[in-house]
Amino acid sequence: MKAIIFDLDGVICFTDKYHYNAWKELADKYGIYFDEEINNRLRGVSRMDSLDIILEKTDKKYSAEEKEAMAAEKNASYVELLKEMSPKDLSDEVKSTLDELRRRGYKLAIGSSSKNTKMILGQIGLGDYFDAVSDGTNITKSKPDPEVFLKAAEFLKEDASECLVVEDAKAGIQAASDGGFKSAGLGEATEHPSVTYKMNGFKDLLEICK
Ligand code: B16
Ligand code: MG
Repeated sequence: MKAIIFDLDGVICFTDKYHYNAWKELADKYGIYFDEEINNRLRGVSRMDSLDIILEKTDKKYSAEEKEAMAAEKNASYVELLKEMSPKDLSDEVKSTLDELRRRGYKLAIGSSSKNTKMILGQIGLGDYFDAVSDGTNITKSKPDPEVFLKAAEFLKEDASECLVVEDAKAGIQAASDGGFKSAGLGEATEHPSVTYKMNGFKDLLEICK
């Protein structure tokens, strides 16, 4: 392996609670039921696809314009919450593992569905850290489609077969597998039948990527 492509939310840092609070505020405003279990289904899923999952709980039909407005409303609340993030939201384990992988000569990239990737990386002090960033702003199809990881490999000028994808979402492991990447899973991603390596924690990468 020559390069490692990291998912952002749930791998490098944790924005679940901010997504939850912002979606909950929107759902409450429109009288739609929303809970943690539904929030868990939104992991790795794009903003508009997330809204469609939330709208499964209502019979009311919303037009494309209304949905765009709802997603924008959610994102405005989410971005406000992201301003609370700081380098303290990057764990010592993640930072020291990334530094050691770089020292070992691996190229490091981000492959995230989020259109807020660059803001989040800036907030946690990794604004200029990665060799490439592929995110929700440069793709047309969200995970489980492999596009975000294929773009990251292209930005790195590496073949998919030489890159490892690190993911916390089953949709991300599916994307990695369909794109011809090896994968390392954390949390629920370890349950996906196609996952190459199952990790207990981020520093397990030091054993996988010798
Ligand atoms: P945004 P990842 C994903 O990021 C999140 O897991 C998912 O919950 C979110 O809906 C998606 O980004 C889009 O985020 O609304 O900021 O564009 O896990 O692929 O890093
Ligand atoms: Mg994730």
